Amino acid sequence: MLIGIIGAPNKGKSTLFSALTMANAEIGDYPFTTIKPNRGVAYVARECPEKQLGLKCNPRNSTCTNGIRYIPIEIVDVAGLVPGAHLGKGMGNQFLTDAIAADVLIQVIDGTGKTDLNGNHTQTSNPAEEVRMIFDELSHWVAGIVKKHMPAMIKRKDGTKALHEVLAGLRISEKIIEDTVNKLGLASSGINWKDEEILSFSQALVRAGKPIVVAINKSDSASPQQIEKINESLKEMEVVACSAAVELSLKKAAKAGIIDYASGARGFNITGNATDEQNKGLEFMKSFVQKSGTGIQELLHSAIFKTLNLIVVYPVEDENKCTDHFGNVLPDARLMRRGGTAVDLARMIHTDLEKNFLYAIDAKKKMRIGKEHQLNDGDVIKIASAAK
Ligand SMILES: Nc1nc2c(ncn2[C@@H]2O[C@H](COP(=O)(O)OP(=O)(O)OP(=O)(O)O)[C@@H](O)[C@H]2O)c(=O)[nH]1
Ligand SMILES: [Mg+2]
Repeated sequence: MLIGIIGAPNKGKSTLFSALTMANAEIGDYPFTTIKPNRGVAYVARECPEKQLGLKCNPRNSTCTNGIRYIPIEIVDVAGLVPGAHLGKGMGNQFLTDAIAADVLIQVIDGTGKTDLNGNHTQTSNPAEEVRMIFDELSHWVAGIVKKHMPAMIKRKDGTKALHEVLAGLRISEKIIEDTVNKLGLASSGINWKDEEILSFSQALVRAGKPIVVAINKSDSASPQQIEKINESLKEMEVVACSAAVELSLKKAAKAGIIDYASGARGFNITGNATDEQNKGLEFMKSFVQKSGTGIQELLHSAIFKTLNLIVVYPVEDENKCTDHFGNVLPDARLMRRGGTAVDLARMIHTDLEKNFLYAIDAKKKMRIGKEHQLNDGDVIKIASAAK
């Protein structure tokens, strides 16, 4: 699972990355602070089934604190995109290769409207325009790749397969590519599209194949009216207001032992020694999180559980003890698509388990289930296979 953080420059992408991963990414109040991509791991929170089952878990692929399971998600943060990036403006658009392989993109916009599309300071920016600009640049980037390969594609009868190969870096399925071509009524064999056709295809493909969640960042410095206005203009999109800076400061203070903040909490206590200045900042942040929270966990939730519509499933080998081979209780939390079946889970674990699938057991209900049984969020599942 990979989340790509994109957006115009100076919007708080690297601050969000740092808040999510606690890695040290460079942050600066000017465009193009980030040049090379930052990579790290964030944790999405979900209630662990241990309580419901009256057990104490020993997680392997995730962690668990106070009954909350934290599931790792890879994150990449890239340079800022500016209008005309596809024509070489700013840092250009080549760096998109690093982010576009993501399963879901988070676009960070500046909720205060105090930075423009190029990341420079202004008083008059409309943050909703950033979303359209980024969409245009993503589409042009895809169009550029398609256009570059056009001479080779003309010779191919299997046009959608050729497109899938050319666009492999996007990690969009051939089915979505094929549906997009058909929906637009474009030729799918010996592809020789005009520039406008390439662009419409690319726009439709980005829409269909690259889900985007918008993070209205810097909400600590934006008025509720400003946020509401942006929400209104982006009604059709998944949008979450957040403050990456407050989340980062609180996590740092918690790490230093000054407060007891847990990501997503609506409050915290001062547990260590803070300077007068720190106390002032903490007072502001306390009333801010009481009102709205930092929005950072909501943002991750939105990306993973709403936009990608994933669920968490716990495979076990012993359905009574809910353990793996080594006796670890509820060792692995697996993210899978909602609607996924018992055999889909078997395939995710091992192709042998899929091949030799006999039946599965829902450990919570102590019930045998078949291959095509759809799993639910929080299910604990044993797969029985014929393999020795
Ligand atoms: N008030 C406020 N400022 C923020 C927030 N997040 C980031 N900033 C500030 O915004 C500026 C830009 O932050 P970065 O994280 O470097 O932004 P970026 O989008 O990665 O910028 P580039 O790498 O240059 O594209 C810095 O001065 C941050 O301190 C926030 O939630 N609230
Ligand atoms: Mg940055």
